[in-house]
Formats: sequence, structure tokens, C-alpha cells
Amino acid sequence: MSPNRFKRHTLLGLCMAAAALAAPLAAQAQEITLKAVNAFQEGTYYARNFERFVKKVNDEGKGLIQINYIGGPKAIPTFEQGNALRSGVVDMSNTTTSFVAGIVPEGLAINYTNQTMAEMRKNGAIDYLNKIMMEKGLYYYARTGEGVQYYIYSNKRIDKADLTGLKLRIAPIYRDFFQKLGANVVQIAPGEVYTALERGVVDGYGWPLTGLFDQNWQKMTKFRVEPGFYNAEVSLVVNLDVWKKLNPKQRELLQKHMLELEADNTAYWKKNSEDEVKRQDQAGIQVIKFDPATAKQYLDKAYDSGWAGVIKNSPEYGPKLKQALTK
Ligand code: 173
Repeated sequence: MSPNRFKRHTLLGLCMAAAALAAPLAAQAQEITLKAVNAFQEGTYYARNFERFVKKVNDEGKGLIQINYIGGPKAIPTFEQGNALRSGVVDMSNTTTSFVAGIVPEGLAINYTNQTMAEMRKNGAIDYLNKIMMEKGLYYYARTGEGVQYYIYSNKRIDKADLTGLKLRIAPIYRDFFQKLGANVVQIAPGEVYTALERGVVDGYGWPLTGLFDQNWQKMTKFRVEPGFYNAEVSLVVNLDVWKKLNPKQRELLQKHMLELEADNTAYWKKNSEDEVKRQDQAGIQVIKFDPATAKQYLDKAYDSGWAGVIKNSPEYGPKLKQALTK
């Protein structure tokens, strides 16, 4: 063998060996694992859609994308998950725009609109919200729930749109409205509401129509105030760097699941709400129904104060969001 041929052989061999070594590495690089956390306790109503999603993605996404679900608020407290996402401690959170309002107050806007998620995808509102979220290092990936309203639940009888003297549990979504009604408000994560009611820290709470029973709140609840207000929202939010890093195949899979989630949402929540109304009734939760004039006053306050809050917190984007979402 000439020295040259020897060299060539050796080189070829080395290249082949390197390729053999690199192959499994390349295959691994195709699969990404997203570390995910849940702002709701595992197994509870607003956790379940997400938990089904994790299972489906993990089944279909082998070799492409896997979700490592590290748990609920015990892993990271509900109101700290936004910062954990932003700093990359976790890659995805099943949360709400309400829980990440400390970072993106503009997100509350999608609760204060009557537009559906499908409409907001179409008319560019979600793209606009994402432009704002991306400036904060977050990406609004998918809505995991819509189609029910929020209510005031109380242990004290309420007969007018004035809650002076009442102590109410809030999340950011309700703050301005309940304060406008004269209530004292305390922000409490869902996992601590039961104890707060038990100890009399609060007389009641804001919450969507569904999801009381898995946390046993019916035992601590006497009244639900009608009408409901706003449009409840639960969503999957992703760390922006991670979102950008996904390759086209990984995105395609997530896109498919986003569409599935958002297509199923409304029907699923609607069906559950009918059952929930009966169940709350059977559990002895009485409905306080405002007369039409009081209801109007109550709802006007809800929307006016909600939007005023968005605009106060975001003079730049707030007015544009209001204009786009209250058409
Ligand atoms: O905690 C809340 O009341 C809240 O903001 C919320 C939003 C969506 C679903 C459940 C709770």
C-alpha cells in the first residue's frame, strides 16, 4: 500500500467511526424534553386537560418531543411559575394569563373579551398578545380551556352590587372589579383557598363555574352570585427561547396538539358546566340572582374596571387591546 492509500484508508475509517458515533447523538438531538409544571394541583379539574395533553404528546412524540411533567404547585408555587418559566427553570406551564399577570398584565385582556379563541387566532389578537409576551420571554402556546364564566362565591348573603366589608379571595383577574365593588381582597393560590375559607381569612372567592368539588370547596360555600362575568381562560405558556429552539417537526407536532386542544375546549367545558350547576345545587349552594338593573350595574363595573386595569398597567398596549377585543 502506498503511504497515500494508507492515509486515505485511515481517514475513511476514522470518518466512518466518527459517523457511527455521531449517529446516536444526532438522533438524540432530534428529541427535546420539555420540563413542565402545573399551576393547578395534579388531578384537579383545570389540571386534567393538560395531563391528557402530556400523555398524548409523550405517546406520539417519541424521538421528537417529550414532556417531563414535574408536578403542580408543590414543585413550584402557582404565582411563581411565570418567573420560573421566564428564567428557564421550567419550559412549560399549565397556567392562566391571570397567574402570569405580574409579568404580562396585558394577558388579562383575553378574559375581558367575548371573542372566542378561534376568533382571536383568526383576527390576529393572539399574535398581538404574543408580541407582548415575547418581549417578556414568554410564548402563549395553547389555550386549554374556555367557555365558562367566573363567579363570586360567598358565605355571606349579597343583595346589591356593593361588597363593602366583604373579604374576597382573588387572583389578578378579579382584583380591580372586586375592589371597585368595595370588597377587601386577598390574593390566594387555588391550593390554599380551602384553608383560607376554613379559617375565615376570606368570606368568599372568585372562581370559574367549574372545579369546586375536587378541592372540596362546596363544603365551605353557601352562595353563588349570578350573573357570571368574563370568559375563563387556562393556557399553556412556554419559555420563548425553548419555543424558538424547536425544529419544524417538533413545532408541527405541537401545532397539531394546539389545534386539538382548542377545538375540544368549548364543548368539553360547556358539558361540564351543565353538570356542575346541578351538582352545586345538590350540594346546597344557593344562587343569588341579581335583578336585571343590578346585574347590569354589576357587569358594567366588571368590564369597565377590568379594562381600566389593563390600560393602567399597560398604557402602551392596553388601549389597542381594548379596541381590538371589545368590537
Ligand atoms: O385562580 C383563579 O381564580 C383564576 O384566575 C382561574 C382562572 C382560570 C381557571 C381557574 C382559575
